[in-house]
Amino acid sequence: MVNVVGLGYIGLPTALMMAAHGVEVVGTDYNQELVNTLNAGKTTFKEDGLDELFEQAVKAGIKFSTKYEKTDMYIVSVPTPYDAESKKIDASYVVSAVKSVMDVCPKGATVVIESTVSPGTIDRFVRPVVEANGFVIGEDIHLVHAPERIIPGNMVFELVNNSRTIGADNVEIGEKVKGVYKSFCQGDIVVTDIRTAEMTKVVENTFRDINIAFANELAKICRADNMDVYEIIRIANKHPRVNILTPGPGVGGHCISVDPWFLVGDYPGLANIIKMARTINDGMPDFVLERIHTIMKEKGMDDVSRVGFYGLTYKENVDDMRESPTLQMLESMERHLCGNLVKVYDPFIEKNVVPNQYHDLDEFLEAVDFVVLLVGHDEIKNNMEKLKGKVILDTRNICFLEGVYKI
Ligand code: SAJ
Repeated sequence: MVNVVGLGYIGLPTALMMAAHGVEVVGTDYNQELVNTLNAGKTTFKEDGLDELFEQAVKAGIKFSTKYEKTDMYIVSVPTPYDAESKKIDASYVVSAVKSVMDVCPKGATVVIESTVSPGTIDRFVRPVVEANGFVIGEDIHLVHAPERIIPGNMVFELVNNSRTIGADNVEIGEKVKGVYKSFCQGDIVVTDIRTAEMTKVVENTFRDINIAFANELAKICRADNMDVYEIIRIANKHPRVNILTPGPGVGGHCISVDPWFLVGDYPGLANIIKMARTINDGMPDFVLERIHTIMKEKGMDDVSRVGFYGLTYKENVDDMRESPTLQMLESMERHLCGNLVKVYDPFIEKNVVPNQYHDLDEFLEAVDFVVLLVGHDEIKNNMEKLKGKVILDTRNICFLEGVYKI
């Protein structure tokens, strides 16, 4: 039996996938409300194919609980934020989950950390917890790091098809855990040591952050001298060794906007390009605010309450708002005492989370003259003609109506 600890964006699909593929699974989360929702037969976030997978897993007998199980394999997938000041990893959720596992686990159990952690985290924070419980690592308890790679928006597909990394202290344990993931994963599974697995995961997200920062910097350069960044990227990408990503209003989500900071925090003075990329991407929401200001001046508009932000999530077709550029823009505006004025709408966010939030596209559009497209949800892509007659700032390059402004 596998006890998956932490039933969030990664733990839940992983637990469901394993259960649907014949593994006996208990999912544990300390959030009673979340467990109640799952036990009531409902998923806790939207994701393509997740509800179908949930049904299969429930049929296969998956259980959800706030209690930890006594079993021989644990998969820990809890959040790993960074400390705002030091930029180093905040491993407290991992530590607390492993402590709870130690309270119930039998000798011989394998503890797999799936949460993204900075290189050395397992040595520094996890091993001491295991040893403090009187266990000998490698004999009584086996430690493994198996970071995930799935992308929100295509998680179910990627869980099956992505290759993955398993870091273990010895190859036999690595191979044993690989066998469990092989129950559903059709990708290549590479077995390596723990520190290599830790570093590889952080490097992957850092690579993407740096490449997005490059695209964002190009957008700023092109804006300063009135060049079309999208056309330049389109043409440059025809070169066989060039693949520039897409500029946007910033980098949100709980992965790419977080993980590179671990390297900045742990290797100050060495992680320079990484730090700069983070700074550029974190500066994009303010850059968009400046664009809005310039366009309003150009159009002779001065009523911020007639400005509407389309999109609250951190990217298209997901319901995840963590670190979203829109929220960062609203916070920034609030510091300048005008955060409460703009209208906001996102078809994926049903609850009221910000002031002046709309829940109907038509009503939202009626209330504004200036629409800032911040997320490229399919909904708006399929309803572009509704924006006709509005002033439009398109930060995602999805709107091709006449007169549209780009970042
Ligand atoms: N973005 C751009 N321009 C681009 C691509 C993305 O501005 O060209 C923005 C997005 O709008 C979003 C942010 O960057 O705000 C991040 O989005 P994303 O789709 O690139 O990635 P995430 O954060 O949803 O998922 C990433 C993935 N990592 C990589 O692609 C290297 C995923 O595979 C990881 O599993 C996930 O992080 C994670 O959990 O670590």
